[in-house]
Amino acid sequence: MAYDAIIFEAYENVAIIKFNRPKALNTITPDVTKELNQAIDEVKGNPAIKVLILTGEGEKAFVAGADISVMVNFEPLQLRRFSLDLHNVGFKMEGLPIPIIACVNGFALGGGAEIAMACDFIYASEKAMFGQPEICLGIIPGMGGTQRLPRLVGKARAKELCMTGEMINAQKAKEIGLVNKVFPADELWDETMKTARALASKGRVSITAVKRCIDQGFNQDLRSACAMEANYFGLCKVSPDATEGMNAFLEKRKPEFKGK
Ligand code: CO8
Repeated sequence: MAYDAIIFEAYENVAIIKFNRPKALNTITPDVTKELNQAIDEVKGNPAIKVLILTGEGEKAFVAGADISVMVNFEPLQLRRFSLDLHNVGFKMEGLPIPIIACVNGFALGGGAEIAMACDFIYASEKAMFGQPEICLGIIPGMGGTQRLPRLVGKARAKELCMTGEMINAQKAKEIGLVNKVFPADELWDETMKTARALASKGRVSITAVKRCIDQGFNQDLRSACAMEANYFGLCKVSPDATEGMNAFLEKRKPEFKGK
């Protein structure tokens, strides 16, 4: 499929999805949702891809939320459909067996912050701004902001952000646990790629097992979640990469994971 609203490319085993409507601050329309969904499917269908990065084109925005000029004309059921479609993309992202890094180069507002939160973790530029400003429009977050945000930063902070619509800078977002690392704007991309390459060099089975254990275990009681971890722990040994990783340690050499 040809892409227009996003740029989809791959450098060796790292795929990149870039929101590509910089004049409109990379805001989300149903077309963007469709293309994003398609690109995620392409990633899913290509076992050579080991890491995915989401970022925004231009200097100003990652994604400044849903396109308000489109949403204003939607009937309630259309708005619900828009929300459900984007939710499905978020769940598809969580279902990918590989790590997804949000490389937040500017505004990540509303649906933009929510897309970043559906990634596995967030790296941000010092210039990035985060917020759930929907309340200022008379609506609420529509792609998991009321759900993923409290899971990341706690209920009270999430309520404060969603109820005030206040924007916070990258440093503050890091302090509250929304962002993992903050870099100067001109270093963000290289640092993100450095981590992506490091992740790509790890065993695929164990990377997927970590993602599944943390995502699936987060909402379970501790005992059930630990039982699940034990299952994944044992399952890792089915993979030749586990034997290679342990043998490499014992032989004092670097492991050569085959992704099997
Ligand atoms: N929708 C439509 N157009 C936008 C949006 C937006 N969300 N954000 C910016 N733009 C447009 C501006 O209208 C402007 O267009 P033009 O050049 O034609 O006048 C252009 O982008 C540049 O923006 P500004 O001139 O406003 O730039 P500033 O640097 O002055 O301000 C801000 C940047 C602070 C980002 C400001 O544009 C702003 O506050 N934007 C609105 C942000 C917002 O409210 N986002 C939340 C939208 S609602 C939402 O995301 C619900 C999520 C639902 C997800 C589930 C369904 C998909």
